[in-house]
Amino acid sequence: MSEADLTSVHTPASRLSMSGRWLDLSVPRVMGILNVTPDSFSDGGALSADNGAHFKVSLDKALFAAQAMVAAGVDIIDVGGESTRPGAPSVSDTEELERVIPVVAAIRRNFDVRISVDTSSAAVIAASADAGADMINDVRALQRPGALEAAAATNLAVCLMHMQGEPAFMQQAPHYSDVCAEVGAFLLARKRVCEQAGISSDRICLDPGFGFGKTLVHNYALLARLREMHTLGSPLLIGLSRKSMIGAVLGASSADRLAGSLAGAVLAAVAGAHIIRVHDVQSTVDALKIFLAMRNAGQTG
Ligand code: 8Y4
Repeated sequence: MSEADLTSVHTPASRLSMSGRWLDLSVPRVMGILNVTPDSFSDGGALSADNGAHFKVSLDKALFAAQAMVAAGVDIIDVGGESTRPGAPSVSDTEELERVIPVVAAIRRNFDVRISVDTSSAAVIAASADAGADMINDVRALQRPGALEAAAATNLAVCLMHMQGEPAFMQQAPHYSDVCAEVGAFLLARKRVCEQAGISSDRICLDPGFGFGKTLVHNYALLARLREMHTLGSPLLIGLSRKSMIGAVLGASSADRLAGSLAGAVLAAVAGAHIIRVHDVQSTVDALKIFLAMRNAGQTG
């Protein structure tokens, strides 16, 4: 069989330790996005903080969304309380805790699903572990004060993502001389720092951070060379869903990016991505079934 065979990709890392349990990564896993920012549950935070109804409505909506993802076959639910969009207001620890922790605890009580928390905050990392989360997804790769130590004190998995700059300014003038080399070097350096801090490598996954301080060309160069990132020796998590790298090619607004996002998910799977972070769980699960049917046939034929 030639090396160009789409199914012969070399993927050394094939499992991830999440709060003491292995997640088998011999098949690509789907991470569903659950935003718990006020704008994401369309009451817009209009009700005051002392009004219990606001909290309850949001919690019910979050659980409803989680239920739909579980029914669609999601493997991990990624709960996020801080928007990383350019121009989004920064969130205090207190506010992020109030948004995220009740949702994590409620998902833990109601569903048998892995829970990831999208956070950079040491306080949120510690509280998430106590509330039953399985993974910390940090777009700042545990570089905020105390975050590394907080994660090391748990047995949760961590996703270390690459970002150039900070969310407010990262898209102003992204620059690299070799985007793949520089992203890879950053991820390997952060992985080593985590290992030194006591986070064993079987808890670590890595993410090139599509759209985070990258031009359209940088993003597609990273996708084209994704298989090279297996040399970093960790599972790869990829987030392309509805991003501007899809919208820019299609000339489509966020609501019309599903087909492009599915194409991206399948291309990432072909390149050996282990975890794919998406908005549209059911469609992605279906698309990945086609990839798996092909891969399984290639192994027997
Ligand atoms: C519509 C709405 C379109 C939001 C795009 C977006 C990643 C991530 C994000 C990622 C990991 C996003 C938290 C950006 N992207 N975490 N988080 N990897 N690990 N934008 O690529 O989804 S937020």
